[in-house]
Amino acid sequence: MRRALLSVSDKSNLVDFAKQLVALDFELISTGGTMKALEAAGVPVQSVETITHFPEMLDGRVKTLHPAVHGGLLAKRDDPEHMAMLEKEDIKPIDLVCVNLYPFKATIEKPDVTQAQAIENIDIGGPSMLRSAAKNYISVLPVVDPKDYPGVIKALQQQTDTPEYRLGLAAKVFRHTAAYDALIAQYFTTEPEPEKLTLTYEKRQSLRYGENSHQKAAFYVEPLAQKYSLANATQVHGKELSYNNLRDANAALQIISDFNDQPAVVALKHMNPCGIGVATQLVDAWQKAYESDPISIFGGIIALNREVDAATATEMHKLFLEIIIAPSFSSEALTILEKKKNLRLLTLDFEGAKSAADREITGIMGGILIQSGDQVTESANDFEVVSQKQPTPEQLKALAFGQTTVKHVKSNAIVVTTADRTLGIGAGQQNRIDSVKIAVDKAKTKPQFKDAILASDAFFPMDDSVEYAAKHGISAIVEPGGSIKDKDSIKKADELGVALVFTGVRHFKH
Ligand code: 93A
Repeated sequence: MRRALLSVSDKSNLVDFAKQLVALDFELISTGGTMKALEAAGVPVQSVETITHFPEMLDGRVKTLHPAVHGGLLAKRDDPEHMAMLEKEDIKPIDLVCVNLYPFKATIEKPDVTQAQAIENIDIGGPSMLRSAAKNYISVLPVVDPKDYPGVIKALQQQTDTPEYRLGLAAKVFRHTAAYDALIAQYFTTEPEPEKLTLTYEKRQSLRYGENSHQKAAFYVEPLAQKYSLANATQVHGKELSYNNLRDANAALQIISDFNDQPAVVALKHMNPCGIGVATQLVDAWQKAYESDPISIFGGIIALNREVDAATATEMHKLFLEIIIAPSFSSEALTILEKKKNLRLLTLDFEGAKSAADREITGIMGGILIQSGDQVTESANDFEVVSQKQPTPEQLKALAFGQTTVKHVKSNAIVVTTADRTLGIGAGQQNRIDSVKIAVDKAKTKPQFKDAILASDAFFPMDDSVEYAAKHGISAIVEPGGSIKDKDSIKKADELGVALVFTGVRHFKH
């Protein structure tokens, strides 16, 4: 008679699975709680103590950690010495292990969880049995996921539990126990750069393709992803998100979190903002973001930090957009926007919004790079005026807005803004002066340009940027400073009568 050992924390579908094993002539062995559940359902089962001849002890910390269990799992069936040894010790082989583990993740997710509670939820015996069974998959079926119960029963009924099938289950077990241990390791790890990184991710969905249609892609999320992240966003309407959508939406979310003290709208294309507006009314913020670059916004990603109302929805509905992401949509707004079948609408809790993750990970060939995210922003208090010309209070506000904006633009990044809107964004040029030209030339045509300032993500290597900006009507400039040629830029600012302000903080985004 074949024997199955069942020991599960998650008891869903357990009884049904056990009954089917009994129907397949399995003898069942079980631990305390699992056995109770089976007995209550009238399933014949014997306790693990009947094979270990040892009581569960230490509040259940030691239940199955016994040679009678692990001998029965690990013995090679085709090795006469192994089998003779079992015989001698009166240990019977175990042919199937069904285990799922103490809920460590759910425990540490609880607010105010103590370390003692977390520790009690570190499963030791369960992973040991799973790993023994998986190591000996040739002879033992290792079952870790309740979703696999029907498949396992079917394979047993039809005798299609081939070595390949078993190997698949074994691989799943090792992934499962590795991820389980990775989370425990993360929970205990305090150093920022441990000598071994134990990253673990859960598959959210396969994506239709990657950056291009010939590339494969999938979306994986952190088991404990921060609340304000796409891992916790809800799609309420529209076509499935693509790989590029996810990256763009992520970028838009990071930007808008820096403008949360008033209604704000961010329009984004290809990882760069094309318009940012703030106002008392959301619809006005939208109008400003839109007017920043009415061409680029076509097919854009829009983030809004307040509930989308009917007025804003009506305006957005006039355009072709890829994604709109906001804390919520009024029912009227939804009715308007849902008319576009493909438009993706996402909601997300903005509480605790951050402009960057605590830890950012980038892949390179053969490795990854890790850094803390750029969560620093500057305000007028952080400015050092280096020119003779002093910025006006209104210019100071605009310089702060520009500085917060430029941080989110790909380097070399230059933005031209007022205090409440972008007018021109120059992104990703390989030299700074080209970004200056793009930003200024885009801004120049707009009526608000008379009050415009210019912000740069990094210092000016020479005075040409100040010169171009000043000659085209920019009246105040903010940049980190720190170039050996700073004095040339300052001199140029004084010559042309513009206010120049240093922040001391560079915001590269490559
Ligand atoms: O505390 S343990 O690490 N010690 C063990 O020997 C042991 N054996 C099974 N936890 C152990 N288990 C776990 O108990 C299983 O992984 C399963 O999650 C749970 C089932 O307990 P019960 O049947 O009493 O509900």
